[in-house]
Amino acid sequence: MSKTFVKLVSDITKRTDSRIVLALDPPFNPYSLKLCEDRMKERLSTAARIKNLLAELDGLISGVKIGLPLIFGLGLDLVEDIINTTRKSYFFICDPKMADIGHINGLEAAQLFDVGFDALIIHAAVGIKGGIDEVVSLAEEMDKGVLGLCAMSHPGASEHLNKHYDELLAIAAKAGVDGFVVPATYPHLITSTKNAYPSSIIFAPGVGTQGASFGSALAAGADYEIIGRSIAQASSPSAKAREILREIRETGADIQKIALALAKHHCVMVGEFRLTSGLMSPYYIDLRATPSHQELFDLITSAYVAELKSLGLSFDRIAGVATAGVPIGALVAYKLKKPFLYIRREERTHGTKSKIEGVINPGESILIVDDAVTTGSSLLKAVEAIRERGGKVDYAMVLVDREQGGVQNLAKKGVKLLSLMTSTRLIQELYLKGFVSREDYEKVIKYIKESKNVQET
Ligand code: BMP
Repeated sequence: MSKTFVKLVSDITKRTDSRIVLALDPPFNPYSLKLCEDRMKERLSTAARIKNLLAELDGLISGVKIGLPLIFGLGLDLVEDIINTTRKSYFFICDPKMADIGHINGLEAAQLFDVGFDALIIHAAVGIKGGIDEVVSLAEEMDKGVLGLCAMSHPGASEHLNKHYDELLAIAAKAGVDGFVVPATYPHLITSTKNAYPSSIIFAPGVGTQGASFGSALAAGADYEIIGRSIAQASSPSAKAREILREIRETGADIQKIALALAKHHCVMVGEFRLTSGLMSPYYIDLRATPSHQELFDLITSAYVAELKSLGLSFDRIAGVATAGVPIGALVAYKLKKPFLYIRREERTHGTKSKIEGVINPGESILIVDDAVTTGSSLLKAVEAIRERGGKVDYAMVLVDREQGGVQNLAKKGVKLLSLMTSTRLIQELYLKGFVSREDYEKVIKYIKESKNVQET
């Protein structure tokens, strides 16, 4: 156990209040260039870009994880330079996923620690004796940290590695590591690890690009979420990091409460269901009855209000989409002191023949509210109806994004979809709290992954 590493991590986190560790894996291959000078130029410009990125993210993330692709590309000297330039702001973890005999592990570890890394990651599968032990004792001598890898986030990890999780975890713990790398895509492993070793630090990769939702690993018991491409490849990494932090901090507690209340009131079910779009689904979310449960309804509408306030969006009116979006939108509008209107499913066949009930003045911006989104087709009909009446629509907000193309289909029409949670997050919460069996959880997660990005129907 390295008191120095644990203290460093805690001191930096106190200052940033951020549970994000950036995985720094930029796509970069200087060897694709033939000339040594060109390779060096490429290395220097990549190192400069990374320093700029880390300066931009100061205060938004706590740690940086650097793996072999960047070490191969830059060489250890330039990595050392990056660490030295930015070390006041971050702790640095090296991720060689070490898995050799102890002697070789020790030779690698000595260089990595000398370069300035505060901790490194080693596969627990190599075992303690003549494997992890040499690294742990070197780390103790040099006051550095060691993190044990006992499972991984990709689907193939369940073919072999993750089946041995409990044994590997016991090995890493016995070897005296400071913490564990546990995949966010298998959240039950995070919870059982935290329960078994509450004082160890848990770092969870697999959030964002790999599918687990932001904040879900923290909710399961992790101390940090390791996030790579979602931040590093965003058009504005700092804006994305801020957005993720807001998602983690402000909605985290409410999301857990809402998910539990939805399950208790049977608003989320697992089984075989046909959706409005005609698609089949192994789970169903029905929020039409939520106004019948006063506490749940208050929780849901307050979560919309809190999110809208924290985003600081400006709009003139709120439009609810029939059916479930009408009561939710009406109460959100009332709480925000905004005028409300609603959109019918079908046009009236008599009178005004309008799909819209309520007032829109030309040029006003309208926030659309609904309960859930699948492909986005109902929301798009609402967008069209409002635009036909001269209203502007830039945003739509739902409680649950079923992750089946809604974000993309709305974006094509210039509308940003805001959601309080994804189905992945909802089902993870329910699984962790025992409302959904392991088998159903895996079935639903598989379905969500396979049906992502369904095009507008
Ligand atoms: P991304 O958020 O872009 O998917 O990056 C995840 C990072 O976490 C990568 O650096 C990867 O090597 C690492 N990682 C992982 O994805 N799964 C694991 O099980 C262990 C990891 O270290």
